Amino acid sequence: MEQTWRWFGPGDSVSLDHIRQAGATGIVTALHEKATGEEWSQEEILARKALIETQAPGRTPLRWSMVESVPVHDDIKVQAPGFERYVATYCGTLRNLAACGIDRVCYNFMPLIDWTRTDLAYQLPSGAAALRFDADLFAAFDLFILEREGAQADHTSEQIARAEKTLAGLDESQRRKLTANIIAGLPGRATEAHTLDGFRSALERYTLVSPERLRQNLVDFLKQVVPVAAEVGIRLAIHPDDPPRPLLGLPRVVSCAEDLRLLFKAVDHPCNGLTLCVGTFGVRADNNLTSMACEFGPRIHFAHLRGIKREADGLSFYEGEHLASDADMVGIVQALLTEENRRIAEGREDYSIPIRPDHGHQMLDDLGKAVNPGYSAIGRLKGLAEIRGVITALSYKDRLRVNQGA
Ligand code: DNO
Repeated sequence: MEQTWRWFGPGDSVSLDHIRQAGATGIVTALHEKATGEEWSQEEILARKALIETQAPGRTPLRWSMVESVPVHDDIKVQAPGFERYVATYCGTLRNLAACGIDRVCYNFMPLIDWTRTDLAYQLPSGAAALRFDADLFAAFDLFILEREGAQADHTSEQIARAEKTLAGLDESQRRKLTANIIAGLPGRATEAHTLDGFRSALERYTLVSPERLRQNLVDFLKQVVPVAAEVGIRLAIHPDDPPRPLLGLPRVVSCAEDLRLLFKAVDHPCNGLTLCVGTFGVRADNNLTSMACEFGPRIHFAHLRGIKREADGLSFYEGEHLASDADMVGIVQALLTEENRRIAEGREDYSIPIRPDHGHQMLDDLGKAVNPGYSAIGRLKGLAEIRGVITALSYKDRLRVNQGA
């Protein structure tokens, strides 16, 4: 397993040396400064790659192992007139990445909003801070701040009453913060930042897009890009919807095992693969991550390892400890190691699955610092160290078995 780390580029307060000290060797990054739909040129890719891969003498080498993400333009998601030009630039970017020696790309197909949280500093009993999705706060935004048409029909009367009460407890600045968290976007998102009015008109573009339509548009997109990826040797790894359910009346179609089955059947090629994001899928109690890791093993080209804790209402959740959450992290890591062994038995040199500690708590010296929410250094360092311990222990057991000839 390749231990990787998300880096937001030269402006990231977590430096490449910090990443070396955390023990990661793979870098996960993107040309975040590029507008969605703009083709990434080879010069730009090579310049970023050189920044990552040129180290001072004696320093641990790093490599750009994964692009997260090449964003998919919303015109492709709704198939707006002329969307084909964005499919063409997408293919151009894939070709250019491959020409520069980068062969894995993460992306998602979430309409308008990428990963969504309502609270970026939820206090844990230890004093550390976690990211949280509070369903009442989210409903308060939907019903009373955004005032979305049709929002009432998407909520029960109890939810509406709770949302009303929640809203009443928020002052003006808390309302603004909640709005920004939801529509201005979180770090690394692959969708645009919006103002409230801009967001309302963007939502209108989706009124005629049913879940079936969105799924078909995704399949149409894959039918164009997977052959290019296969030709140039890029593995695509779709990231699931976070959280894995429709939000604000927007359909979401990459939320559970059945969604993945449909997707992989529709475009049946190993390059049409998956980012196994444990925290994202894990929000739904009906997603069994260990069996998903087994079932989709050959398609897993990247894994985000973090756990969440589901709350009593069945909709809210917060990000828990990497090893102490609702996910069976040890079972999942074991399934990924088994998949790697399967690839090794096939004689594949590229058997390794890049994993990253997806998010971490804000803790210790990072508290009070301006950090990218979810992406502070120390919490992720702790998460990676814990996961490394699991990998080491499980691999040790395997080695013993080999040594004993069993
Ligand atoms: C959040 C991330 C997402 C993810 C994109 C993938 O922490 O997992 O921003 O990178 O959704 O396209």
